[in-house]
Amino acid sequence: MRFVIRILLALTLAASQGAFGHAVVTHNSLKLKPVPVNQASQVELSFNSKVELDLSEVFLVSAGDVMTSISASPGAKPGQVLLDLPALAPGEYAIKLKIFAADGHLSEDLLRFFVKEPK
Ligand SMILES: [Cu+2]
Repeated sequence: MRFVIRILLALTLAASQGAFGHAVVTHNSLKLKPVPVNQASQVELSFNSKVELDLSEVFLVSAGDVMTSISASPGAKPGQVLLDLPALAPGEYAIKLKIFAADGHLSEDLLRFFVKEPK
């Protein structure tokens, strides 16, 4: 019985992944490398598939839900994307991604991060 439930769960997960597209962030440098204060920087993302940057949109979300378009360029490895962040004051921010995978599926994601004064 438990085996059947597990199969159903696996099928449900597979179906929902199909519905939500295939470009998923598998790595982002925000977790390892904090964004510096008042200094332009770059964020590195890796996706599990090739992405169509010409069709994709990336925004910086600042306090008050202010969205600013930021530039994204392909990295050295397949599925790698580099984002250019402007100099940022300390605070809470997010990166909003609307990414088209090579197969045409659109994925949206929101990556939250903080810019903190070094201690
Ligand atoms: Cu897909």
